[in-house]
Amino acid sequence: MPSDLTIFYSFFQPEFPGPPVGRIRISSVATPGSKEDLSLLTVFSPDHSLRDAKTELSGGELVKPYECPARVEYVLEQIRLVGLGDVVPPNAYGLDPVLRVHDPQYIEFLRSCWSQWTAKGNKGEAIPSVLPSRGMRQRVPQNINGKIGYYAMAVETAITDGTWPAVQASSNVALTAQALISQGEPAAFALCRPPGHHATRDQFGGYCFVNNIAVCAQAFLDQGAERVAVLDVDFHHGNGTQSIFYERPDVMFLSLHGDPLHSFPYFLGFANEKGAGSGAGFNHNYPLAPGTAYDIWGDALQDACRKIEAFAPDVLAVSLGVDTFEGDPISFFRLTGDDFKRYGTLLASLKLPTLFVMEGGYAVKEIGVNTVNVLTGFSSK
Ligand code: SS9
Ligand code: ZN
Repeated sequence: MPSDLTIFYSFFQPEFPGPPVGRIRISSVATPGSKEDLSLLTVFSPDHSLRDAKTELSGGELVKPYECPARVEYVLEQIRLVGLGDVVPPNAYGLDPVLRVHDPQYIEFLRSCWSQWTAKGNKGEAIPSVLPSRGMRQRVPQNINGKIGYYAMAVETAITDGTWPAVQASSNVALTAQALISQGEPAAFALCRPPGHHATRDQFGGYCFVNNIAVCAQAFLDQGAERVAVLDVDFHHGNGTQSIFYERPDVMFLSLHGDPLHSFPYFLGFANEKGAGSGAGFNHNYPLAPGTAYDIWGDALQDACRKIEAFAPDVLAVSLGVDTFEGDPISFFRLTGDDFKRYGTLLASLKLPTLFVMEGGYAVKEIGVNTVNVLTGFSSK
């Protein structure tokens, strides 16, 4: 069944790792949403539960983190309930693909932070208290209490025992879904936890450590794709992803999010951030006002889709956060359960190989239905 997608797949080199253990399925190329392929593969690792922080700094209190293990368990439950498709475990890819977009010293910091923190006699979970703010020197301290500030973009996110192995599992989940697409799956869902889109080349925060979608976008390019579009529909601006690709024309980044005048991450995500250098014109932000519902949000998505079509990418990668939901406890959009299905269908109309990567969503009881609504809207047009 020759199609333009076949041409894309032929760009990929033959030497990258095989499909997940226990499941061999190199499908013929099917158009997303076509009748022949209603099933969408999910990649999932139970190792996400190793990330189980007890504290998040919120409103001056240490509260139970919004980004908690139950989130992805609810999504998994809903995937099984609706019969979305098979759920497969990740392969281990090591650190090489992660180091394509992250600073090696930062990754070494993530790996060793907890042991350095406890070795200093700190009693609580690892959170920074000093950051290299305006007017100060940008250099890496030797003391862990300084180092953690250097590598932080926000201070709500505690590093704990178990965080690093969960972060590794999360990026392996993303890379396994990425590999499935490069091998011919029309779409795949990486049920990642912890999320990634706030993580920059060398900073963690906003519940993120390794930028899973940036790692995947770079992997597509490294395997022969010429252009990748990253569409971020999480409520929050994907500052990490934007910053990683800001000066590059091979990755177009588009983000719909709460206006940073009113919402985290506050200091990036404005409409006049268009990209720089050879990346000028390849970054598109849609900051939206408090109370935004699907009438406005859907129009912004339509506009983003037109830009994606004009860019003509080989592949679409979606940072899928469902904290745009009307019931989300930390966000201010008003999307309903049905709206998630509607925009899933809209994304399928782009007819691109599509990688979905889980980001935020903190209305835990509804996160499964909302997330899976996007995926069923996408696969059963
Ligand atoms: C809650 C503030 C939350 C961080 C939000 C990170 C969302 C990641 N008191 N700030 S998708
Ligand atoms: Zn978010």
